[in-house]
Order: sequence, then C-alpha cells, then structure tokens
Amino acid sequence: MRRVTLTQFLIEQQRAGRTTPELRLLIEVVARAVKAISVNVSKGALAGVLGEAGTDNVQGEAQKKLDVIANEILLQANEWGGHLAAMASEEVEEVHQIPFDYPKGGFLLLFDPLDGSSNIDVNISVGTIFSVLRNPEGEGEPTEQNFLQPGREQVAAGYALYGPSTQLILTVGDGVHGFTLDREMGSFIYTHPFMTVPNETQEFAINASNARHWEPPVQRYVGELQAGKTGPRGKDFNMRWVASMVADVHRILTRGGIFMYPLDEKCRDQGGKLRLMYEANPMAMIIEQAGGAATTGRERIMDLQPTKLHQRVPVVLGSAAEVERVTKYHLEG
Ligand code: FDP
Repeated sequence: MRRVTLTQFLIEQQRAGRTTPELRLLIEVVARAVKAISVNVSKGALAGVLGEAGTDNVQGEAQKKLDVIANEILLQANEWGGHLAAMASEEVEEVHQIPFDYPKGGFLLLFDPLDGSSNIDVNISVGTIFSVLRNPEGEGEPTEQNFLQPGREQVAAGYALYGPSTQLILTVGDGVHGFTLDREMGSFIYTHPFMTVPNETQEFAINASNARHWEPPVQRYVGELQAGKTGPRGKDFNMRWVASMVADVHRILTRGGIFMYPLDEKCRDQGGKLRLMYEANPMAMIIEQAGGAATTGRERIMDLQPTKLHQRVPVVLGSAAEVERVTKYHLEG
C-alpha cells in the first residue's frame, strides 16, 4: 500500500487548488509542533512534566506544566515560520505578536495548546486544537479586533489527539482528513480520508453532574435519551464523557454521537464553558465539514460574531439529526 505523508497530502491539495503554499507550510509548522508536544505528553512522569505549573491562565484556571510547555512549543515553532501576522492562545491573555526580526505573513493562528488539562496527570487522552483565519488588510500589528471574525471565515481548522496513537485531524474546507503519527519515521501518515459523522447515533456525551443546572430543553432531550426503548425515542442510548473535548469529538467523528456543553446556571454568567475562538469554532468547522452540525443550542456556532478573544459559548455538536433536535427544543422553549 502506498503510504501518503501529510506533506504529500498537502502538496496534492495545493496542486488541486484547494490550498496555497503559505497555508500548506503553516500547517506543516503546526504539525511539527504537535509532534514535539506528543513526545512530551508521552514521556509523562519520566520527563517531570506532570503536575501544576504554579500559575493561572487567562481564565483563572491553574496551569499544568504541560499546558505551559505545549504553549511554548506552539508559539516558538510558529513565530519564525513567516506565514503568520500574529497568534492567540488559550494560555495567553493578549494577542501574541511575531517578533520584529522574523518575517510576517497573512494568517492568524489561534490554539488551545493542551485541551483536557484535568486528564494530564491521570494519563488519559488530551489534545491540541487550532484554527486559522486571514489577517484583515491593514497597517501595523494585529489587534484583538483582527481576530474577531465568525467561524465561517476560518481557512483551516484541526486538532491533534494524544491517545494510544497520536492523530492529526485537519480540514482546509474540503472534507476532514485524518493522519496517524508513525513514531519511528516521525511522519504523519494519511490514514483516514474524508471522515464523516454518521447521521444517526445511539451515544451522547455531556457532564451529567451538571444536570440540576441545565435549562429545560437540555433536561428534556437528555431525559428522552435516558428513557431508552420505553421512552419517546424508542431505543437505548449509551453515554460517554472523557472530559477532553478533543477525545469526545474524535469519538463522534469516528462513530457518531452528540457532544454537549450547554448553557447552564453554573456557567451562565460566563456565557458558557468552552471557548469560541479556539475550541468551538475549529471543532464546528471540522464537524460541519464531516456532515454533522454545531450550534449553541440556539444558533449556528460558525455564524456567531465574536466580541472577545477568550469568549465562551455553549456547544452542541455531532450527528446532524440530534443537534437539530436539541436546537429545536431550545427554539420551541
Ligand atoms: P479542561 O477544562 O480540562 O481543559 O476545554 C475545557 C475542557 O477541559 C474540555 O476539554 C472538556 O470537554 C471539558 O472542559 C470538561 O469539563 P468538565 O470538567 O465539566 O467535565
């Protein structure tokens, strides 16, 4: 069997006019950083990278050592690449400018360097999520305003899953493509062409410990799933919650399902739990490109006009028929 590497795949995409040389090289730099993060994640306690870093991030959450390391790897790898106008990270409050002695490009890169932090110390899958936008024309250093574009403007989105194998899932707007890291060769190999989310499902993912805080449409929907064969859905559903968004979304991309972090009384004041620009938007683009749907429960995630770099939003994504049902319940209510 002919093994296609990420580089070959991207060159073929470029030849077919689906991506530009600049975007191709940018994605390759991100993929190189992902390999370095994967090495650190897999060494775990042997590299002394577990535990708290002793600092808080912009969201006021305790940073793990690996959060800080992954963030540094992504910033450093992408600073000198020459394809970016600026970066934004979950771990950095302000826009990260490209140092003046490096060339600049026309793209903006946003990322959550290590998603699912609470799983690091217990050796459960974590991931990296990224989104690429065009820097709007203009003079001077990009500001937060340059980043505040709806998700439909993304030119690429992807995530890396550090699980039993490391996988890179990518879309440049022409379907969703999956690559598996060959650790011996150090290359990402094209293993999952045109991934699709099955329309029908029997699995759901939600943090059920928040049930008492949910809004009535979510209580109704989950109640119907839990009623199983004897309820209105007439079939049994199974529940899965890894508590790493990347791992939960990856399962849905592989075998269908619905993932929800809805608005509830606990997170209402913040607008939701998950971040719009570097969690919800890239995952929404991937899920939509794979034939699924992604809403806040009320509107399409990728149509939201962001107001803040670190904005939080409710998220309902996965198999289209299920997402439509949850959204319908919200709009009826
Ligand atoms: P974490 O805070 O551990 O980084 O990004 C937020 C996130 O993880 C998601 O990856 C995950 O889906 C969710 O939060 C887990 O939330 P709970 O702690 O409520 O389970």
